[in-house]
Amino acid sequence: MIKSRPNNQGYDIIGDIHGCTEALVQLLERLGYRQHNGVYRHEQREAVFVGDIIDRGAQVREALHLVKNMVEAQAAHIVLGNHEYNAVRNADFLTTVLSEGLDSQASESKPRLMRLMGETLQQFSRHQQEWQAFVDWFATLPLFLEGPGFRVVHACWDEELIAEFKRRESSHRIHPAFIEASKDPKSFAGRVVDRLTRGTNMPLPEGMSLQSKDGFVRRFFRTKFWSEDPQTYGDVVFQPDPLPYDLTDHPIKRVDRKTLIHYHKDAVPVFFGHYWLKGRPRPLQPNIACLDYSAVNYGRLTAYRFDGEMTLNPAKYVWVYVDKK
Ligand SMILES: [Mn+2]
Repeated sequence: MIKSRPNNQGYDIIGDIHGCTEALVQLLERLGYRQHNGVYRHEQREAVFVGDIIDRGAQVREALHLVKNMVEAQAAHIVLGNHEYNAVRNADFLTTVLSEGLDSQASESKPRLMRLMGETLQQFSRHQQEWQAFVDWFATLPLFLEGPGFRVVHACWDEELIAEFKRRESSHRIHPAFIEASKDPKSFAGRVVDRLTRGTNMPLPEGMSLQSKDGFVRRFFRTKFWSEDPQTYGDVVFQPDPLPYDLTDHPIKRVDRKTLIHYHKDAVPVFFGHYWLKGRPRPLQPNIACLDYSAVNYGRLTAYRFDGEMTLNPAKYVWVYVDKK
């Protein structure tokens, strides 16, 4: 549960930053946050970051300092993103790569991770102790947050898994034993971290694959966690890349339908990032808001100003454009 400051009058939930620090500063100023003693804060409001502060962008270090300073000053809250989880999970490997060099032999054993984290590692190549301190911080972040009348998670609110997590754990935070257990994808820790930070997906029919915009080949497509009684792939698909092979009308197999989850329309609003949306920010459902509008891909860094409403209001989105330099 988020512990609000006594004078709190609302929350500003902010989408994936991915090193877009200039846009973040502009957005915070537009939201009324001001720097005091080097920390951005608002007299009556608190920021909530949906995770994915790192990777891809040009100012990852600066973004991390800004966000961590806000969180430590109780001016903001944050949940773990899949990129921060990657950093924690591969902490030892990344430490080796940083000390031996980005083009060392060590780096060649995990090409996918190196591609994903190359920008971040480059920027920390002369700041290894700083990197270590940030990774130690990632290893303490909550997987999800519950505020007064709202919820925040990086990619997917799975009621059942979250209830089970709460039964097993004494807080919403991850910790060393949990991280170690999560390395087995079949373990409870592995399943909950994958589901909450990466969402649900569905396999493409046998033998089919798609190439996503970031160049990775996938045999799965990302799905909504709020679709009601979906019949076709088109009803559940939720990703920037279109379905290949005219699969939009392809019926969902019964076995796949059973894996889908449904966020109830009467539940409190849930905010998340992760999905690389495009266009003008708006609620996906009256209680569902994705705030990732592809800032690092020259889209919009987006926030929602939440004041306790049960039905989200399209007029309460605030964004800044990220321009090509
Ligand atoms: Mn992201």
